[in-house]
Amino acid sequence: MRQIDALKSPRFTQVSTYGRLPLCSQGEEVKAVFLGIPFDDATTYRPGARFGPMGIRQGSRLLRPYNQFLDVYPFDMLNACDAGDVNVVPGYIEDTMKVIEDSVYSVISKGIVPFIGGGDHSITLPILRAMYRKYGKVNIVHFDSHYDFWNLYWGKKYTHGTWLRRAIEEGLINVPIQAGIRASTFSKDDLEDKKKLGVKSFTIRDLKYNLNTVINEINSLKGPTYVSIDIDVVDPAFAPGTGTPEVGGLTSFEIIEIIRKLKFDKLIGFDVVEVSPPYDVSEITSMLAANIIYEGMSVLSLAI
Ligand SMILES: [Mn+2]
Repeated sequence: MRQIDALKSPRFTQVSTYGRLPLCSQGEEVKAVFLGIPFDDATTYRPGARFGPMGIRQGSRLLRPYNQFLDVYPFDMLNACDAGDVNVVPGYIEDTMKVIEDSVYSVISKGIVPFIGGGDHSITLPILRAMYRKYGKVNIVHFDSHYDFWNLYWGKKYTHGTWLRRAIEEGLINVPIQAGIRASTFSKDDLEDKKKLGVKSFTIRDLKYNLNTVINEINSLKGPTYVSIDIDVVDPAFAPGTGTPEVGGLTSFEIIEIIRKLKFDKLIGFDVVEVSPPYDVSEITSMLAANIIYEGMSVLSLAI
């Protein structure tokens, strides 16, 4: 019986004080890992995303082996494990970015797809540098309430609101697609910037009223694609535990359904960032982030 098989799964019976996944051990053939990046020194408002990885692990403990909506056993099909946290350097953004790039590269150089729990959104820039080292230019599918392509904050290049512009400037990106945008902006010029930078940018209205258009755009991407999800694309009613919440967002059901509809030519990595457990209520944000990663692993399972 299926149910008994599932309960025998080492990825369900393994007793852990950590998260749902067992810790990775040497010599195991894995197709995907969870990797934490506990860094939040590049936030501009509420801190706390450095505790995101442990929050997501805590939020993962109720996940069960079988995803009935996609008909997959993601953890077992990917032989997924928890690769622990990147050894970041608190207070030093550029040193940390180098450590992140090398750590992520060491994972992807083995052909493993990392599912990363942030950390603030600045971590995605060094992740993309690592992806470029292995794959050359990659597509990015970016869900967020913010553009994240601003130039400088307080005169500084590296913050959680500037990583996308840096990635484009550095030539790491093939096609940038973003969706869920709704925050008030600094100026009308931001709308011009997205044209200049070549970002295919969809607002929250596009997601709410023309979802299929956005999904078709994403699903027609060719070549290696990286997915980055700022948990603040979800409404603060469903995801209060985050650094820069914006009202009027997706429900938890909507983000989960969107992930389930995605199909990738080649999915190379996936992050959920800006989960800040100190601002969370009853673990709802951490549990949502864990479920988003579960759905992402399920989508990858369908492709193997
Ligand atoms: Mn954001």
